[in-house]
Amino acid sequence: MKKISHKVSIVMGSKSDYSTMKLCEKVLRILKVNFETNIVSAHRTPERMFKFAKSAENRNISVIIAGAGGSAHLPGMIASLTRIPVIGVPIESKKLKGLDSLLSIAQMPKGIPVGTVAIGKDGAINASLFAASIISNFDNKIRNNLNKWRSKQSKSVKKKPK
Ligand code: RP5
Repeated sequence: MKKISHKVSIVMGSKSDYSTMKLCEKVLRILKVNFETNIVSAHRTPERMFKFAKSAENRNISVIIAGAGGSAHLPGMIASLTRIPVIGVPIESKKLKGLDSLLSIAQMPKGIPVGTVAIGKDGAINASLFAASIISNFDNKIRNNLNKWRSKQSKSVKKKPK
């Protein structure tokens, strides 16, 4: 069987999302998962978004992580244009603390799913772990790296609080 090299595509609606979304990159680097990072806005660069989503499959992207704040339609719009799994990261918005982003991303009507993680930095970290977890079904190297990461995390938790 031909070995497929898996790649995660990280996108975000604005440069201002990067302080959160860079944690996706950090985790993927630790797990040695290939990735690319781009700014793609559903409302400011709709044509870029369309091109990005339509070309993702031919570019061998396995999972898309899309971070958006405000009226966070980006992950849902991308998911509507590709069959590749999309994980949405609700960015913590200034006015509503990300609750608006969370609801926009999570409450997709039936037919087009978006996997949704927690608001903000925890969500960004979990989105990458989730992407690696999907890829680990098909890639032994990533499976080993993810298992090692989890076992290190378990070992780091002390039995007593002091
Ligand atoms: C969304 O609007 C972005 O995802 C960002 O979270 C939010 C605010 O964008 P900026 O005004 O900071 O560029 O498009």
